[in-house]
Amino acid sequence: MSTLVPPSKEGSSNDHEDLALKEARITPIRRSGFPIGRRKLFVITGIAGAVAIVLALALGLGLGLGLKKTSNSSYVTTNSSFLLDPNFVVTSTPTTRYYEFVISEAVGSPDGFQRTMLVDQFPGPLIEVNSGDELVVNVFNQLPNGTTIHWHGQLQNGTNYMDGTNGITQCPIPPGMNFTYHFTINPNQYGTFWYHAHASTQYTDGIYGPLIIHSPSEPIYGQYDREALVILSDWYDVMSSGLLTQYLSTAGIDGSNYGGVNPGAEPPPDSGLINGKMNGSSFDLQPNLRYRLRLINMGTLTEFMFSVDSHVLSVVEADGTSLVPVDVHRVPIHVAQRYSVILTTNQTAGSYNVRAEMQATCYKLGNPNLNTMVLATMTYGASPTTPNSQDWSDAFPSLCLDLNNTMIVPQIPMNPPNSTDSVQVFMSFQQTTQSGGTQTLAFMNSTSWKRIAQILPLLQMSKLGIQTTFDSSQLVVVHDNITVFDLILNNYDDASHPFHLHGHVFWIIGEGDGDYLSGVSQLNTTNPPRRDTLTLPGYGWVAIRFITDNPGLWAFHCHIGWHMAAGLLMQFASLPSQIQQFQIPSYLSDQCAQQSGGLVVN
Ligand SMILES: *[C@@H]1O[C@H](CO)[C@@H](O)[C@H](O)[C@H]1NC(C)=O
Ligand SMILES: *[C@@H]1O[C@H](CO)[C@@H](O)[C@H](O)[C@H]1NC(C)=O
Ligand SMILES: *[C@@H]1O[C@H](CO)[C@@H](O)[C@H](O)[C@H]1NC(C)=O
Ligand SMILES: *[C@@H]1O[C@H](CO)[C@@H](O)[C@H](O)[C@H]1NC(C)=O
Ligand SMILES: *[C@@H]1O[C@H](CO)[C@@H](O)[C@H](O)[C@H]1NC(C)=O
Ligand SMILES: *[C@@H]1O[C@H](CO)[C@@H](O)[C@H](O)[C@H]1NC(C)=O
Ligand SMILES: *[C@@H]1O[C@H](CO)[C@@H](O)[C@H](O)[C@H]1NC(C)=O
Ligand SMILES: *[C@@H]1O[C@H](CO)[C@@H](O)[C@H](O)[C@H]1NC(C)=O
Ligand SMILES: *[C@@H]1O[C@H](CO)[C@@H](O)[C@H](O)[C@H]1NC(C)=O
Ligand SMILES: *[C@@H]1O[C@H](CO)[C@@H](O)[C@H](O)[C@H]1NC(C)=O
Ligand SMILES: *[C@@H]1O[C@H](CO)[C@@H](O)[C@H](O)[C@H]1NC(C)=O
Ligand SMILES: [Cu+2]
Repeated sequence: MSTLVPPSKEGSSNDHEDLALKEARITPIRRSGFPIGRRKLFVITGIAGAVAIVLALALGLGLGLGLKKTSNSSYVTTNSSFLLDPNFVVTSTPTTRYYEFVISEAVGSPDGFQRTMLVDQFPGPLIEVNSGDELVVNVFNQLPNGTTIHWHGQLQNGTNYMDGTNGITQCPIPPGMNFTYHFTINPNQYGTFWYHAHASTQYTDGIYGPLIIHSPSEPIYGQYDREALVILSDWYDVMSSGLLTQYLSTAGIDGSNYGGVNPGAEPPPDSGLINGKMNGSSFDLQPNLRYRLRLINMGTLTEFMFSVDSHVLSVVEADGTSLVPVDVHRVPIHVAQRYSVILTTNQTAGSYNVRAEMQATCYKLGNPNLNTMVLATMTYGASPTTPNSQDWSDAFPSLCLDLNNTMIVPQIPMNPPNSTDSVQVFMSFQQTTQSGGTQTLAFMNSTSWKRIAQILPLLQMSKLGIQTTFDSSQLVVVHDNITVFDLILNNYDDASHPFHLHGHVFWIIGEGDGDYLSGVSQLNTTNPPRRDTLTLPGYGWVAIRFITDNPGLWAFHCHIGWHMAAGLLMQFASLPSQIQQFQIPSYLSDQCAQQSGGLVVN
C-alpha cells in the first residue's frame, strides 16, 4: 500500500499520455523513427537495429573499419590476476586505508588497437576495505583537463563534498593538482562497488576500478570459498571527447553507414572487455570450490549478458544488497550495476567459456566491426586450453531490461515506510536550439543538465529557495525535512536507461509500460528490491522510494556516459540546514577558485 494514489483511469491511456506530455511541455524526438508508444515497440526497434547491422555488414562499412592493429607496446600497467586475496582479514574493527592514484595519459591497447587512455592502471587499482573503514585516496591529476573521482554507491553520510561529482559536489581537480578524498565507509554497507571519473565522459577512456567492501555482517559472507572480480566494459578505439563533440553536434554521429543520419544516436563501441582485455582474460580456479564472482559493469553504453558455459550461477547480491539466492543461466547487467553470483567448480575438469555478450540490439547505431560475444576462459583441475564448451541453449527472455524484480529479493527484509512526498519526472530526448545550432539533448522535464561553474557549490544551495539560485539547466528537488520520498520516472524515449542515485539505496516499488498516469495496479511495498542503479524500460516508468535523511546535493542520472553528457541528470538537495554545518576542507574552494586557470571540462 502507498500514499501515492494514481489518478482515475477515465478516458483512454493515450489521453493520459497526451495530457502528461502537455503538462510537462515535452516534445520528445523519435530516436529510432518509431512513434511514441508502448514498450512493445522496443522489440521492433531491436529487430530494426539488427537489420541495420546486417545491412551495414553487407556494405562492409563502419566505424573503425581497417583500424584494428595489434601492438605490443603498451605503457598501461595491467594486473593479470583478478582473484581476491583469500587472506584479506574481514573484521568489524575499522582501520584507515590509504591509496595514491596518479591519473595521466598513457598508451594502451586493451582490444589490440593502440590508443591514448586516461589511466592510473587499467582497470584501476582494487580498493578493498571493511565496512566502517576510513578511506583516504590522494588523486594526483596529471591530465591536461580537470577531473574528479566518484565512489559509486557510497552513502557519504555527512561527507557529501567527497562524492566527487563534477559541478555538483566539487569543482574539477585542476591539472597538476591533488585532491584527497577522505571519508568513512558506512558501517552498514558492504558488497560490490566501484569508482570512476565523474567529469564529462572521461571514465570512458579508462578511469575506473573496483571498490570491494567486506563485512562479517554481510548475510552471504562465508557462503563461498574464494572471490574473483569480473569487470565488464565496452571500449572505444578513439578518445571519448571527440565522439562526444560529434554526438552533440547538429548531425550527430555519422550514421550514414547504418541506414541514415540519426541525431541523438550514441556512438557504438568498438569492442568489449572482460577485466580490461578482449578475449584474453583467464580465470584459473581450483576444483570443487564455491567462487563468488563479483560482476561490475564499468561500461559507458552497453548492457552485458553474462554467463559461464555448463555452470549455473546463483545470484546473491545486487548493488550491495544480499539476495535470497536465485539460480540462473544468464545475468543481464546494465551500466554501473553490480551482481555477485556463486559458481561451483564441480563440473568435469577443463576449460570453459566465460561469456559477456554485448546487447547491441539496445544501441541506436550498430557497429559492423563489433564482435558482441566477449569471451574469457575459466579453467580448473587441468591446464588451460581453448574451451570447446557450448553456450546455454536458452536465451534470456527480455531485451535491454534488468533481471525481473521478482528475482531480486533482499535477504534482510525491509518494508519501506509510507511515503510523505512524491513527484513525477518525465525524461526525453528533444531537439533544441538553446546553444545556438540545433542539437539533440536529453531532458528531465524541461531541463537539460549542464555543469555550471560555481564558487563553493555546496554552500550555494544551503539556503532555502535554492532553485532560484540555479539556472534553467538545473532541476533540483529540495527537502528541508526528512521525508519518505517517491520519485516516479516516466520514459518518453524508446530506449531503456540505467539510472543511478548518488548517496542512497532506494526501494524499487513499481515498474510498468507506458507512463505512470496510464495506470498502475499496486505499488509493491513488501520487501521490494533495494539497489542504487536500475534500468528504466523504454517507453515505461519506474517508481522508487528513498528517505531524504542524507544531507547533501545528490545527482540522479542516467549512467550511459553519452546521455549524462547530453543532460540526463537531476539533483536532490537534502537537509540544507545540516549542509551548513559541514566542515568542508578549504582545498575544495581553493580548487574552485582555480578553475579559470586550468582547462576544465563540462
Ligand atoms: C515535472 O513535470 C511534471 C508535469 O508538469 C510536474 O508535475 C512535476 O512536478 C515536475 N517535476 C519536478 C521535479 O519539477
Ligand atoms: C593485483 O592482483 C593481486 C592478486 O589478485 C591483488 O592482490 C592486487 O591487489 C592487485 N593489485 C591491484 C593494484 O589491483
Ligand atoms: C581535454 O578536453 C578537451 C576539450 O574537451 C578535449 O579536446 C581533449 O581531448 C581533452 N583531453 C583529454 C586528454 O581528455
Ligand atoms: C601531489 O601528490 C603527489 C603524490 O603525493 C606529490 O608528489 C605532488 O608533489 C603533489 N602535488 C602538489 C601540487 O601538491
Ligand atoms: C574473440 O572470440 C570470438 C569467438 O571465438 C571470435 O569470433 C573473435 O574473432 C575473437 N576476437 C578476437 C579479436 O580475437
Ligand atoms: C554442482 O554444484 C551445484 C551448485 O551447488 C549443484 O546444483 C550441482 O548439483 C552440482 N553438480 C555436480 C555434478 O555435483
Ligand atoms: C516478472 O515476473 C512476473 C512473475 O513471474 C511476471 O508476472 C512479470 O510479467 C515479469 N515481468 C517482466 C517484465 O517480464
Ligand atoms: C500506510 O498507508 C496505508 C494505506 O494508505 C495505511 O493503511 C497504513 O495505516 C499506513 N501506515 C502508517 C504507519 O501510517
Ligand atoms: C520541518 O519540520 C519542522 C519541525 O517539525 C517544522 O516546523 C517545519 O515546518 C518543517 N518544514 C517544512 C518545510 O516542512
Ligand atoms: C515485491 O517485491 C518482492 C521482492 O522483489 C517480491 O518478492 C514480491 O513478489 C513483490 N510483490 C509484488 C506484489 O509484486
Ligand atoms: C545519516 O546520518 C544521520 C545522522 O547521523 C542518520 O540519522 C541517517 O539515518 C543517516 N542516513 C543514512 C542514509 O545512513
Ligand atoms: Cu540513458
